[in-house]
Amino acid sequence: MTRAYLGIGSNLGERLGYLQLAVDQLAAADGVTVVGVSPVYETAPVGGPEQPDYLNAVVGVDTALTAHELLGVAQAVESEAERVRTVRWGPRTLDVDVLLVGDERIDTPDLVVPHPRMAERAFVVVPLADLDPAWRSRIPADSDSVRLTGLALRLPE
Ligand code: GSY
Repeated sequence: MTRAYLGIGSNLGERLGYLQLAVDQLAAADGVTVVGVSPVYETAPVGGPEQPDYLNAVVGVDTALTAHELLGVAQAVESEAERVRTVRWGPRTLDVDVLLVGDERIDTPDLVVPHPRMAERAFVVVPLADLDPAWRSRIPADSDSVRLTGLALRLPE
């Protein structure tokens, strides 16, 4: 079993519903056990054209899957949300990023782990630090762009 972390984000439609769908679909995937879900944060969009604020969270899982198999699960969950990405870096119903897979370092055309931009993104590191305190000292300076909402995601039973 390997502990892995996935970032989830939505800035279109029923944003909280899409995040909950991500948690539920990850929990339903073979070889994946959801072990933790961070609080939900509202976050200013990073990069791309002008777009709405995101809701972001991080999900911790224990998995028997390889990193590429976990990527396949993440992509299937995105498809489930009928994600339509018409504008590169633009708004999306659901984004599921593989952030960390144990201590693995992977650099392939379709998957880079650790996620190459995660350490500079407060919308990733702040919720990740809620699940793994080792990240608390690495929260980027612009963390005021990341606001606790009081919204919560249900951990499936
Ligand atoms: O990388 C995930 C998609 N994304 C996000 C996001 O999830 N949250 C914020 N705040 N900005 C983002 N820009 C992109 S692209």
